[in-house]
Amino acid sequence: MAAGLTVGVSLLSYGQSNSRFGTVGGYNPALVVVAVGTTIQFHNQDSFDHTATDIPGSAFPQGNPIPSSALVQSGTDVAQSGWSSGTLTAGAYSQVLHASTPGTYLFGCFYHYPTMRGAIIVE
Ligand SMILES: [Cu+2]
Repeated sequence: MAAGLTVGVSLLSYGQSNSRFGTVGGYNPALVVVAVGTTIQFHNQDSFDHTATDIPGSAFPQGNPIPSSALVQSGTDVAQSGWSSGTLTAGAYSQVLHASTPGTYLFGCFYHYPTMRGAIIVE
């Protein structure tokens, strides 16, 4: 397996910070910077449910843009539109997501957007 990064998922542990995309939080790191070829996995560190789900576009919408289809796991690459961890129960890990294509990919939690959101930058 290629070098991988685990992103912690916790509404309780990881507070808000400012970024050039606006406020991010609930993930650690919330601004994920990786090289092409890296893999990313999300790990729920809370005792309740979260998701990490692709948000299309280059800016965070005000209202929650994440559809209920996000509750089912889909996608194997962050460049795939609509990828989602599905519901991550307490302690669960997401599928392994590949970072194959340079770009910026916004993501958030179905349950806790806009408090929980972040960005993956693949360079
Ligand atoms: Cu959440």
